[in-house]
Amino acid sequence: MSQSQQESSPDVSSADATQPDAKVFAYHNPAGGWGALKSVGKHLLHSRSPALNARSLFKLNQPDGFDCPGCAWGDPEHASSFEFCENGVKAVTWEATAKRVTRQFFARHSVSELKTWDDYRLEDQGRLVEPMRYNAETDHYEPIGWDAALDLIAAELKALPSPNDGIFYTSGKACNESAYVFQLLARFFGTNNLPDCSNMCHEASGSAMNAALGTGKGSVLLEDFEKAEAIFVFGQNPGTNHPRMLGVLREAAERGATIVTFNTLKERGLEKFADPQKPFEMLHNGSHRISSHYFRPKLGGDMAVVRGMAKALFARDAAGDDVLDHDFMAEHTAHLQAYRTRVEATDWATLEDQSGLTRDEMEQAAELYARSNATIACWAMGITQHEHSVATVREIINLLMLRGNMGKPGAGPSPVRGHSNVQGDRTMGIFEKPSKALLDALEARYARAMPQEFGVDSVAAVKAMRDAPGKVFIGLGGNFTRAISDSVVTEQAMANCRLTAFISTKLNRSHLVTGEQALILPCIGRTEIDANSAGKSQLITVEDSMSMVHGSAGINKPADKSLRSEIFILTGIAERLFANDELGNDGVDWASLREDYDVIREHIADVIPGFVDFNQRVRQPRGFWLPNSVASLEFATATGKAEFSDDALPQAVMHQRLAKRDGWLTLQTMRSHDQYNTTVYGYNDRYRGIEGGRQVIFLNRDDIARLGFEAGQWVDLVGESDDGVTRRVDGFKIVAYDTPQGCAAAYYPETNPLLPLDHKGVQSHTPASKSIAVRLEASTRLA
Ligand SMILES: Nc1nc2c(c(=O)[nH]1)N[C@H]1C(S)=C(S)[C@@H](COP(=O)(O)OP(=O)(O)OC[C@H]3O[C@@H](n4cnc5c(=O)[nH]c(N)nc54)[C@H](O)[C@@H]3O)O[C@H]1N2
Ligand SMILES: Nc1nc2c(c(=O)[nH]1)N[C@H]1C(S)=C(S)[C@@H](COP(=O)(O)OP(=O)(O)OC[C@H]3O[C@@H](n4cnc5c(=O)[nH]c(N)nc54)[C@H](O)[C@@H]3O)O[C@H]1N2
Ligand SMILES: [Mo]
Repeated sequence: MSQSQQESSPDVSSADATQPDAKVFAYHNPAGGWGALKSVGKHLLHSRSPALNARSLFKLNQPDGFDCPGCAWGDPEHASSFEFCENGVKAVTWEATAKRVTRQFFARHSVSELKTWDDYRLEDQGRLVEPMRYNAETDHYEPIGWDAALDLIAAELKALPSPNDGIFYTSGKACNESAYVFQLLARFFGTNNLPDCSNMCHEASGSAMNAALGTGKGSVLLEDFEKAEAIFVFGQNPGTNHPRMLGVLREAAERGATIVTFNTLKERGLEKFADPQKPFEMLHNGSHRISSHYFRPKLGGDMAVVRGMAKALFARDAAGDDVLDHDFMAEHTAHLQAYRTRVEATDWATLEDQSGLTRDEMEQAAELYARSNATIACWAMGITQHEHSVATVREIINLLMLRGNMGKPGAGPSPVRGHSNVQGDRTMGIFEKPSKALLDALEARYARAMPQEFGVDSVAAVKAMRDAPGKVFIGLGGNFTRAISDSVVTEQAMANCRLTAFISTKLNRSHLVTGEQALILPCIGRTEIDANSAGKSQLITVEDSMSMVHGSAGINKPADKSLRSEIFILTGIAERLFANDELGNDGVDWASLREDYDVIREHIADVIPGFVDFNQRVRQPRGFWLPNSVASLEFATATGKAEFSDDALPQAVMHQRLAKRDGWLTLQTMRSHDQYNTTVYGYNDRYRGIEGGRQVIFLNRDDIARLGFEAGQWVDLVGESDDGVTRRVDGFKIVAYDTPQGCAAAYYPETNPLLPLDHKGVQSHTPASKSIAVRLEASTRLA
């Protein structure tokens, strides 16, 4: 990066300097409980339409209602009278707010001014209502009609020298129908540039499972949690991020299943939970223990932990103990010996050093595993957002195979997804590296050549925009600029575009980092009625983390009559691009897709495996299950079997590398209880005892003293600058917390400026946002 570019850096961290000061308190209650109910009430009121929203909640995850936009956790077979959690309430009330971002708002506030606002304040302005176009001369967004906006996008796309100068980003909230149309649009246009939020999320799970098992998806169903004897939870904070999972874990714990947690932080939700859906428990202030065992590895230490468990099992097997399922492995797996040799050659000192756990603890975990005849392994971002995440997920799969924990009830891998339809979007073909089978199916269906060259993932998209100005970036939902790493570099890259266009429900920072031209295209949300031109409301569909595909129909009136559906916007662009193009449009009647989503589903049924009779099957009460080859012990791998990996442990993970550098710590960037990714609902993180602010850094007590600081003191976080880019964020309050030495934690996205673009996963290319090198400097910020 050149000097001049650095000097013109937008000051990303200054946006956060307006954030209020956090109070720190000790949280002694269980997760859930009255605190969760109180928060529900608060968020209903804040939406300014509490009665309407209370009504909406009873339609959440019901057969005749809409899918919760909160997370990808599955729905039970027999829906209870209400099937929502605090997380879902926040997601619904945030969307169904009475507040509006009008043209007068944009006239009052310049883009430069809005850039100084933090993420909370931006989204809290309410729903976007009409299409807006950036005017660089006045530095304000101004109204533009739908036709003019879509004409502009089509014209800019057509003017690109190559289709690969178009970038089509998807956030995992997009429904199956939007996702399918979006990938069709990009591929008809001629590119596989389809980066998505999965690139920053569970990409490692998909890569690892595809290689090991021939499918990128988990095989566990919700019913399996009722049958598991043990559930191992790696690097996940369900109390905040998948609250409905806590109810399931709690029931499992109650019936005697062993729940074993591996988490770098002590997370309240994994210790104790009071279920707000259980009146007796609520009235008696009861609660239930969740984890029977809680291990705290160092950041990035899980591969070593699991290998240590395998080492313990192999040793016991060698001594004649019946701890391995040799029949299962002989029949269904390949390459066991190579793995065994690798594990046996790894010494305990190396495993202890890398994992941060003792040999004793790893042997104890192995014993818990050996005692269970049906084990589920769950994992999330604490596993997938490291450099060696693919190898770590494979190690978890290895562990499951050692005891035949696949293809039977109550057992198997369960990567717990984030966004409510992130898994479905991939099923629909949102992927920069499409399979040959998908491209062939598209070519056969549309008699049109599909681009064969792989496209850019999220990190590569930033590099492409940084290195070659003049791209067109279209965002189907999300907040790409804020979600991806290296915020300063990313913002410069986005500003290089000839056009940025975001299809969005709420105002966010991505709208403010404008290309030469910029558009905001406001759309109907999941909670709202999506009606066609004849007034008939449309059904959309999603796929949850357990591969259940079901319908969803909003019940609220759209926030404004000017809003359009995502499909309206996407088909509008497609019509303008492909009607009468030299490829002849190949008979796609885009208007018919828009008028009736059943038609889109017919296209999907023709192209995507597993969707035969899609329209009929999705109208069954619970939808339908996409068969999973792992569940039936069929493995589409080279050997036709489930394959052990024998990856070497990384030479040194971040905390080991930093142990040699005085004053440096490994920082994980995670979610507070009051946020949904870059959407900040408020400044509290109840279970971690934080109130009224987000600029905090959680540190081990001994580290605080060793580094010469005190709890409550303000510090600036300084990242690596080997490549000449200054990486720092200022004004974070020190909070003493139960986490291993050398490990620190702070919230994303405020800390994304610290994460170098190139610090990413091997193979997955996922930003390694759970292991960032930082050091602390005393801050000038005053309390
Ligand atoms: N309320 C709410 N719900 C959400 C979201 C949200 O932002 N808010 N986001 C959604 C999305 S997109 C996703 S992907 C999921 C994310 O769900 P999570 O993966 O639970 O999200 P994070 O907050 O990143 O939490 C990571 C957890 O892993 C632990 N951890 C970090 N590094 C390590 C490690 O190296 N080893 C181990 N063993 N543990 C580690 C952290 O301490 C933390 O508990 O949630 C989804 N649901
Ligand atoms: N440092 C760090 N970075 C991370 C992570 C981390 O743990 N640490 N996590 C990563 C992960 S797991 C993920 S998934 C990504 C998330 O990245 P994204 O999915 O890109 O981000 P979100 O914050 O979920 O997007 C919020 C925006 O989506 C828009 N939106 C909401 N609902 C709708 C809708 O129904 N339709 C449309 N069109 N738009 C809508 C709103 O305008 C809102 O502002 O962030 C990643 N970034
Ligand atoms: Mo995610």
